[in-house]
Amino acid sequence: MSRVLEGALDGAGLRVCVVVSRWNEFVTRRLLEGAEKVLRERGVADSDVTVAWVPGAFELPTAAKWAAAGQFDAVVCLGAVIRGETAHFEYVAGGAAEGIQRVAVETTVPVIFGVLTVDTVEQALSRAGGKDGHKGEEAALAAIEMANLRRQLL
Ligand code: INI
Repeated sequence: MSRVLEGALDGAGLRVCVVVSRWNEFVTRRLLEGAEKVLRERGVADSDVTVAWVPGAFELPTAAKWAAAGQFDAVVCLGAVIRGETAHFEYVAGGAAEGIQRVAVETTVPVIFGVLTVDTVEQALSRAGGKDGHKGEEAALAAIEMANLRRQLL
């Protein structure tokens, strides 16, 4: 019989750092609110949640690396990169994605990619609690699942 592992969606006892980008704050605040709501609903104590603001999505990996070196069980990165308003969209979005993945793999701490990379403001809002779901809520759930799976696998 094989042993099948899955991280529980139970946040009790987990310490989570949410790193959130100030660029497009009207979107990222919604992502943050959704992430905080899910963390609370899933049992993460308010005192175990730390929120760190950074200037833009490009800075997310650096702050995530600092957080991953600290006392956190998971790091949630939240940002919004909107093509219509970003001449260097590919660099900012690609740098954030690649950097966040690298920090996760290098440190082994789950570092979750809760960054919207979209063409328009409308698309961003619809993925931040509108008709296309909530990337902030999804990211928080992924953080809890991965933190618990890590405890079983490491
Ligand atoms: N940062 C974002 O998070 N989203 C954007 O849409 C964006 N635009 O449009 O340029 C953006 N740029 C800033 C970037 O993330 C860095 O903060 C900046 O380049 C300083 O390193």
